[in-house]
Amino acid sequence: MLNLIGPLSSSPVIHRYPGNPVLTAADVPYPATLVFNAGVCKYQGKYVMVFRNDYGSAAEQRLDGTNLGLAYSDDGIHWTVQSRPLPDISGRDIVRVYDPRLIVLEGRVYMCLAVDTHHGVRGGIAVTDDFEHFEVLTLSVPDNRNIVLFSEKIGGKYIRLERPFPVYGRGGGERFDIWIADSPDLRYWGNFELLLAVEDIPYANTKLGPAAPPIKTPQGWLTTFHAVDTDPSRGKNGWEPFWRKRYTAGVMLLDLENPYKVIGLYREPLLVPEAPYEVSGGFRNHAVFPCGAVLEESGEVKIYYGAADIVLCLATAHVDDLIKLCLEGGPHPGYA
Ligand code: BMA
Repeated sequence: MLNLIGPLSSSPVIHRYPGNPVLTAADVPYPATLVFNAGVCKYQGKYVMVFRNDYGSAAEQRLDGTNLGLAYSDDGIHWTVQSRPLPDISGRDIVRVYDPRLIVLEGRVYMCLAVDTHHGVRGGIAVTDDFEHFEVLTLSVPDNRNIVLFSEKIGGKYIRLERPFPVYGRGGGERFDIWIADSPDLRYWGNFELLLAVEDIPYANTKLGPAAPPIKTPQGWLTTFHAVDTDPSRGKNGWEPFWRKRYTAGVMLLDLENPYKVIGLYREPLLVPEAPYEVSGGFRNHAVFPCGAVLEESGEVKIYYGAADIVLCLATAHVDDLIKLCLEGGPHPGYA
């Protein structure tokens, strides 16, 4: 039985950038239609963004393919898109890559990707130094996506979050949780553990997934995630005949030395689709989908999110306020 969630609202600590969206198809100098979920990091003195571009015809509501676009910025707000999309990330069985997340780790840029293959959706990690040449280091087995990497080793291991989507074990429907794993070398992954489950989140009834890569703070790893609730009464909400889901974003704090421990969990959503560009006119309305976050020296956290699967937006919050929300929510007892 689906537990219907009802109306939700965003936390007062988060502020949408008044000039949203920060990137749309109109900013892209090659065919572009849906310009949304984007990874963002600071690298070599600039903000760098890799965004998802589904191209086709908005007028005909038709999509022909997906590529990844590259953009640079001096302030994290105004972006210049490069003249060409990234080169294809190809490999055995790979059909399409999307929903990039970026981090800088040991001086190199790592890009986590959702990878559609002929044999299921896989989570991939690629590395680059120049956004021209990419090496794919690892691909999970199907079905998995929304991998995010931590920006440093913890206890001698690399750490990632991920979101497998098992259909047998979780009642046959969509009921998917966030998992954590570690690796000695970014290629071989193990010590898989459940980190946060749908039933832990009062505003979700369908699935969760990691959002932006965790941000290191003195109090812990500040970690955003997306949370999905389904309501069968929702009808046509975009290009498709119906779209019954709502994508919100939440936040939690993971232990600095042992990120397998959730030490703080805000029990309400951080960001809920409310603005006109989040609830209407999109490919899928009522969706906010963060894939990037940058912590500024001022303490401002810039959160980049796809809105309605059609444009890229920015929201900000002070890091101390986000940590406070998590700590006030209390720790999660864990699954061990
Ligand atoms: C998820 C992914 C995202 C998308 C979101 C909302 O399952 O496909 O790429 O933004 O749904 O439609």
